[in-house]
Amino acid sequence: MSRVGRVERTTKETSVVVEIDLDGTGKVDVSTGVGFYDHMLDQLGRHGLFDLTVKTEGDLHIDSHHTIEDSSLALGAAFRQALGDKRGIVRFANASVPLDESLAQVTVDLSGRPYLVHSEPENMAPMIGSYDTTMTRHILESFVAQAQIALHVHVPYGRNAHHIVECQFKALARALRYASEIDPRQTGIPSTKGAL
Ligand SMILES: [Mn+2]
Repeated sequence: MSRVGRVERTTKETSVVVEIDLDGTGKVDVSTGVGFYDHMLDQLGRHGLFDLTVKTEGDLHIDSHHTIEDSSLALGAAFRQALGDKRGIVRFANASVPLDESLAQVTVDLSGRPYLVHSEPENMAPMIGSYDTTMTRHILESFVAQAQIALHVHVPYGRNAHHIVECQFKALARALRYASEIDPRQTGIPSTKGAL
């Protein structure tokens, strides 16, 4: 059974195509026009071992907000689609990933209910290339809303903005990978309700 998702989303602001295979090998093909965001999506696929395609053409003449937000919404929807009825998945997972002086701690429940708890150092550099560092929380909010997962992301310490953001995407990748993996002892849907 292949666990793949494909979402096309077109508005007056952006045109997005996302494809994800949860059981991939980390093959990534992303282009959003926002270099650092591409670098983060690359982390997500590579460390999640997802095969991931994200192609976005957005209104970058305004700024990168719509491009980043709509890509993340489509990615969340594709991830949700790929999970299907969630039969046999691990469901809960956590991952801690350091990047030099920064640490990210991510905990996830593929619960069917969207909820984000997020904290990171407040005094980060405002921009990384054309990436506005206040967008990280918005990326996570957008992903969570569509993926319908509970996601807790914390960076208790870190100094370099590039490191602070990148360790979050690496830890998110690992947590999503472990939570979405098939548990060989789990024959049903991992919920006492019988549905997720
Ligand atoms: Mn980097």
